Amino acid sequence: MLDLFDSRERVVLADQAVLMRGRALGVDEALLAAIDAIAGRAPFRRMVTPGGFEMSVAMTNCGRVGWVTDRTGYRYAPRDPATGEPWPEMPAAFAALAHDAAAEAGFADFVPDACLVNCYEPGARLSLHQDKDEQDYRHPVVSVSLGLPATFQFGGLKRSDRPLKVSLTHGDVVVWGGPSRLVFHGVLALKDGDHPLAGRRRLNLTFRKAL
Ligand code: MD3
Ligand code: FE
Repeated sequence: MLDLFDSRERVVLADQAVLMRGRALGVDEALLAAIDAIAGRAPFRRMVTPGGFEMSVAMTNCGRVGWVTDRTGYRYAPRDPATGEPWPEMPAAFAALAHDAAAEAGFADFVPDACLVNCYEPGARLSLHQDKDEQDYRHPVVSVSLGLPATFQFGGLKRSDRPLKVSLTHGDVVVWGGPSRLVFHGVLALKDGDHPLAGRRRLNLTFRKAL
């Protein structure tokens, strides 16, 4: 069978950080439909940081646990604090994409238990941070970008390391592991636009093994 998506561009961003351009294009519409179904049960909401600021990015989760923040701190929680219900199950197509992309980047047996779904509208941004709320940093993080393009920033292990910029566009998948697992990273304010499948939004899936 001819695989139209097999001529994949891979960009090495840093040591064990691999950008797979267009890696999710074969399943983009299925991913967006699944995100709609998740948001129907666990609505997107702008959470509050421990410092008391409302995030500009709206978030929801699927999987065994979901990432949440409020005035008391950041954590992984088995239930949606907005509804008291467990987070929607991680769709099999999500887990398969994350697992397969991780394997292609050299991380065998990645089985995510958490998928954070980020929704950016024009102007939304994510300031430079590290992902440090997971138990074991030996597991990689896999991210999938859908909808409007964004400028992603990634620096080094110190906040003061000057970040590099890379555009993440619809269908891009990035695997962050090894020494890149703890790099500072963020997303610049989303520029307005109209994506044929996602409208005026950028959606990002972040797969992690939290527990
Ligand atoms: C590098 N999300 O949810 S995805 C996050 O586009 C987050 O919504 C961004 O950072 C977004 O925490 C970036 C790319 C990404 C995700 C996790 C990483 C890069 C990472 C973890 C470690 C190093
Ligand atoms: Fe992050």
